[in-house]
Amino acid sequence: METSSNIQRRKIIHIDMDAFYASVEQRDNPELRGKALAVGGSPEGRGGVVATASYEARKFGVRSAMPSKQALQLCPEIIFVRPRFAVYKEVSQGIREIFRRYTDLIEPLSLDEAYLDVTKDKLGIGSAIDIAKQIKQAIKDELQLTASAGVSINKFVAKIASDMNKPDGLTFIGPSTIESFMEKLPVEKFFGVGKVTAEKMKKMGLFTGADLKTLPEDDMHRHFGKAGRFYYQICRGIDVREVQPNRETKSIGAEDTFAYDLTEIDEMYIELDKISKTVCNRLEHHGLKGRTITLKIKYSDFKQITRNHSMAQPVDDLPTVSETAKKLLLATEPDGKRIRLLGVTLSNFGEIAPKQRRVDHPDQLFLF
Ligand code: DCP
Ligand code: MG
Repeated sequence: METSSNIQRRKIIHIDMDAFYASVEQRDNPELRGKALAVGGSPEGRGGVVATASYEARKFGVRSAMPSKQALQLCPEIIFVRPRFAVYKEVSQGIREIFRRYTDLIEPLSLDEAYLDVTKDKLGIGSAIDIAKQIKQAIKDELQLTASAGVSINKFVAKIASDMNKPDGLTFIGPSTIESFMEKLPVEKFFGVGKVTAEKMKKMGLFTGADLKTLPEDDMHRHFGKAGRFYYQICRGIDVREVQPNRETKSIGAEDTFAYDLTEIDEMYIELDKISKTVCNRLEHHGLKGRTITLKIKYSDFKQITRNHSMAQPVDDLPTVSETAKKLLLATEPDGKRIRLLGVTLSNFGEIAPKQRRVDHPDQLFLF
């Protein structure tokens, strides 16, 4: 068992690249610098969603996962660029090499994001803030990109910190300020609190960390199940999760709990399309394709079932994922049943095949 003094001594850095895909595109295509840019998606009529937007496009309100049609309405001069996952993967390996100079305790969360435990850094620097500065500088010098860093004594606070001064930020939240910081944090920012839980909390009059702290641990457990015990700790700034260097992503999924039970097959299909879209975005984000597609259904009586199907080849495309999920749903004879949750997960991963071409000249840019 870890003692609390051990936990206090941890030095955790969370690094997250700024506007990752878009910054890589601007780095490699000088003509795109300073321009409003969306990676992924396509102009009106061709569908698709934005993977990420450059900071110039964000000023117009363009965001990740926004339909491209909406992005175009908000920002008519936006340029859509086809993603080059092989390049993003290469950059990702580059930043991990930089991290490894300081520590082997690296837990990547996606291509552009990782936790580092630098409690005992390889170079004996000692100061986590100095290490974060050096890492940011190395990323600038060697990869011509910027990253934001959060430094704290645990994973949750470090992750919140890295997001506070984007882009090119470095934020330190030390032990003496954690509690007051957590008290001001809105509930939806707490780790593990999704849309539905946040709504439930707000209905209970819980809006911030300070509100969460008023609930005894048993009440938290009663209202929010096992996660409640975690919320109890995290709103006090306590997060004992270790940085897990060898954690491999074994599955990627998404699910949604509905405000009303679904009874119509058409509604179920619409929700499966949305959930599949999120899953496909996440697969791209991680550079992964999966062979097994699993559908999870929770009925209004909380009974839960899963059904899966394995493909001959790994897939990551929306039509295949959503069609397979719909077939799995149909096989459960959903007509007349009341469904409160649907989820889609891909597992059984293979490497993604590099499918995109390099854009060497702006004329070659895919304006699709
Ligand atoms: N991504 C995606 N679909 C999403 C979210 C993200 O394809 N719904 C991809 C594109 C991003 C990359 O993952 O560039 C990293 O995601 P982040 O959430 O870290 O977003 P960015 O790095 O683009 O921007 P920020 O500066 O806010 O971190
Ligand atoms: Mg990022």
